Amino acid sequence: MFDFLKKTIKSWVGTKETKPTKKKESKNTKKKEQKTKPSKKTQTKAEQQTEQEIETLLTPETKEETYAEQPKESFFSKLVRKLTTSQLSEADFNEAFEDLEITLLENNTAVEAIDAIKSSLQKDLVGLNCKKNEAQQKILASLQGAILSILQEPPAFLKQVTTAQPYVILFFGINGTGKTTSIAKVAHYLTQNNISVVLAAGDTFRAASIEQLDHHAKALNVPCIKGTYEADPASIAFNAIEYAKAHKIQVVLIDTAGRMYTKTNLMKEMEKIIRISKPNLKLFVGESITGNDALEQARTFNETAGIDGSILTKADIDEKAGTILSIAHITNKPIYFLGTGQKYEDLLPFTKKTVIKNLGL
Ligand SMILES: Nc1nc2c(ncn2[C@@H]2O[C@H](COP(=O)(O)OP(=O)(O)OP(=O)(O)O)[C@@H](O)[C@H]2O)c(=O)[nH]1
Ligand SMILES: [Mg+2]
Repeated sequence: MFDFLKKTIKSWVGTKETKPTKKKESKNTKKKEQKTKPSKKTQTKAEQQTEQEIETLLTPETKEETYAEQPKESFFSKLVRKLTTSQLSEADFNEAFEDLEITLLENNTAVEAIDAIKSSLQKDLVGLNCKKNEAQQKILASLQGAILSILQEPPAFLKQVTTAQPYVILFFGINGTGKTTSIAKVAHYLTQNNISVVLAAGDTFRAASIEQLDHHAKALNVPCIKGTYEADPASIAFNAIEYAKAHKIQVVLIDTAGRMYTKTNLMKEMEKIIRISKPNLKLFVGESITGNDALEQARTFNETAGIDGSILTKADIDEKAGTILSIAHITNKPIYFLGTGQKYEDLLPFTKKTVIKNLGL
């Protein structure tokens, strides 16, 4: 998680001051160049003349700079240099930020989330002038603060689910994001912590969806309330809640069919499930790998159904954590868990502390 930022920070801090270095030519590369350079004999007169003109245009200094591999000065070292030479102006900051902006964009971070990080850093750093060591600390602390300010700390989940009985959690999202698997993982996590659960097979639409949830229920040794295919998912949710009340089960986990947020009728069905089951927690399940698409999903589900929090799955497939930042920023709701694989244990409770640890800040 956040490996891209961790790597970036590592490379920043490890980067030496960035005067263009003179390329050291090894004997081998010199030899290679000599081999590939056409011999004067095989060159035409015109070619020899052009080469001479170029040679005279290049002073010894410019020759070295042109051929040297110039290391790109990072956001971090640019800022350190500017902070330590004079007060950091807004223009200097903007220029330095471009580098971080590209890193964030390349890692699926939405423009809105980048803007939030930028304004947070800007507030802390513009106008500052300090010593080198202090500057390094200040930039890292400011970056840490910027990231943390985007993320919401989720409530302690195991405590939260005891605030009502039964505590009803509804899972929704588009097709194939990992809703059913996440329900099984959450059921496993809760039962491991001595909290009883019942599953509701509210996806009555996709072929084999009921058997899929039932299979998990059997493996985890928890009850599963089912209906028939095409049955009203709201009534299955209702039955599961009644079952929980009758059997003193603490948490009801309701599965729903994957639905495209653009399909009005399916979103209407979702509203009905919510109206009937009155969930205590509505969790949006999105893939952490889908970037901007996941954002659109989160935005629309939030507008239609209201999101209390998210589970971001498949974090094991991609290190790009931009989606995490973006969804947290757009929904302004906590991320509860990250799905990190296909096993029941592959569920990582998400906290700000884990982010800091992963960032190595
Ligand atoms: N690598 C990885 N795979 C996952 C994760 N979560 C779910 N999957 C896989 O994603 C696929 C889809 O998972 P489901 O749980 O069936 O997804 P769904 O959202 O319920 O799908 P529909 O009911 O068809 O909308 C399965 O192959 C899961 O094993 C995860 O965190 N990491
Ligand atoms: Mg499913």
